[in-house]
Amino acid sequence: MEVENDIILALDVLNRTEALRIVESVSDYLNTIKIGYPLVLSEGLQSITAIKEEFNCSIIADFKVADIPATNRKIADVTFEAGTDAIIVQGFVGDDSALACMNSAEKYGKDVFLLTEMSHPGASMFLQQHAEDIAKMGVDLGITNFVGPSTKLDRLEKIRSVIGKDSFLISPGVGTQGGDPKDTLKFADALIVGRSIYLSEDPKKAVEDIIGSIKS
Ligand code: 3DU
Repeated sequence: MEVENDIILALDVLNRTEALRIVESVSDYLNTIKIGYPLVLSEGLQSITAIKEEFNCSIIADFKVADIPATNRKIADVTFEAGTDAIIVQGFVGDDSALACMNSAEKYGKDVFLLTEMSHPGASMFLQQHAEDIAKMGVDLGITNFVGPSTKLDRLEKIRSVIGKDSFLISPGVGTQGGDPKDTLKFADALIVGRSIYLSEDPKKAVEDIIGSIKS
C-alpha cells in the first residue's frame, strides 16, 4: 500500500457530510483513510463506498475483526464488497480466525492488517504479553501488513524485529495519545492519526504540521 506522506487519517467522525468535508480538506496531502465503527455504525458501510468513489483514496476498514472463522469471513466479505482496500483483524483470536479474513482478502484481491498490540494503557494488562507471538503467527501465516502502537516505542521496535524490515507496519497513537510522528517512523512505515487532524480547526494545516515535524 502506497501511503502518501506516510500518514493515514483515522476518520472517526459520526457524520457522513463532516467525513467528506474533512477528507476533502486533506486530500492534497493524504491518499489513505482508515474508517472504523464510529462512522460505519452511524452512516452505514455505504459511507466507505461514497468516500472511495469521491476521492479515489485507499480505505482501511478498522473493524478489529475478532470472531470465529465463519463469522470473520462474512464480516470481511461484506467489508470488501463495499470497496474497502484492507481490513484490520485482531490477532489474539488465533490463526484460524485470521486465516478466514486472509481467504476473503485473497478472493477480492485485497489486504489484511494484523493487529498485534494496542496503544492504550489497558493493552498492557493482557495483549502486550502476547504481542510478539501474535506478530510471529502473522509472519507464519504469510501476512505482510501489521499494526503496532506508537505510544510504546520499545514495543513497536520489538514488533518490527519479529515481522522483519520488509513487512508494512502502521502505527496508531500519534498526536492526541502522545505518540511522536518522527520517532514512530523509525520503526513504522506509516502513522495513523485521528483527532489531531479531524478535531483541528484547520485539518489541512494540522496535516502540514505533522509533515513538517516528520521532515524536521
Ligand atoms: O488517537 P487518535 O484520535 O489519533 O485515533 C487513533 C485511531 O487508531 C483510532 O481510530 C483508534 O480506534 C485506532 N487505534 C488505536 O488508537 C490504537 C490501536 O492499538 C489500534 C487502533
